[in-house]
Amino acid sequence: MKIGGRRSLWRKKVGLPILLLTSSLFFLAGFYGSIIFSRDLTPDAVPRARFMDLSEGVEDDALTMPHGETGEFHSYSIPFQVLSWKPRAIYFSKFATPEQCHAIIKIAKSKLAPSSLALRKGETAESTKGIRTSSGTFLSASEDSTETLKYIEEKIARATMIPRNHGEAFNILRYEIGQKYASHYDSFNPTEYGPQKSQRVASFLLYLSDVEEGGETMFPFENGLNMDANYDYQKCIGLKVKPRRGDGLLFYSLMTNGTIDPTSLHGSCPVIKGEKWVATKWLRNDIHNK
Ligand SMILES: O=C(O)CCC(=O)C(=O)O
Repeated sequence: MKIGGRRSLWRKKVGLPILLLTSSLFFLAGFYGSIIFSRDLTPDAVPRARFMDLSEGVEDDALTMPHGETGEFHSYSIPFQVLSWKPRAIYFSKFATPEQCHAIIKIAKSKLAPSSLALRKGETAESTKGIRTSSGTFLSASEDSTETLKYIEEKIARATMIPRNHGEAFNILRYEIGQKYASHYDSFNPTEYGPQKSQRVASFLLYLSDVEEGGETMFPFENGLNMDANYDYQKCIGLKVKPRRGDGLLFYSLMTNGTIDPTSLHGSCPVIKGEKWVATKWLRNDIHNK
């Protein structure tokens, strides 16, 4: 009786804590085990996990509405500043992280070649020499195993409300000292370039580096200024946007009626000090390469 009494007392006093301890240990082992085994340890998965905060810009759920078939569950905030209405130019501070910019440069660096131009009727590579002196490469999101470009493309689609499949591949550009892009239009005037299957509506520039001096994106005809026959297309005047790593610049080349906006003329001023890296995404009014 005495022994049995002590045993049941021991069971009561010690048994419950041991049970709790054992179940906690099982719970912790299961919890951490599932984290370890569900991790994708391929080399490419590591940067993705570090670069992408998929909840970035997601707002309080209280702000959401029931959405349509093709809509999204979350409400996003992507801060922007209107830089100009003529042309419609919008600036996005901190659109990408420094790590994302670095990852894009890393992929592009070994693929650079002298930048080329779309030629108008009668023009040749020789006659247009000196207009665009940067080097660059085209990169599509499928070539980037870190998925940085995919992430940026999705964000651009949200910010512009132009579907992702309307975008051309990224044109990654590097400007060294003295290199520039004289003023030009991104959309193709059919009278100069011939019939077009689709047209570039807008351009999104993601600055991948800061530039110590020079290298601004310029809009010489902003608000109708300098639009006389004497404008020298090499001249760096008008609205100038200084590149800041991670920031984005969106401008529209077409007016809302589909005609080319004359004030969307733009170019890149020569780099005076430092180096400029930028990723250009041209967005079309129809699915690209369908
Ligand atoms: O480099 C820039 O700032 C402008 C680039 C540009 O004009 C273009 O890619 O069409």
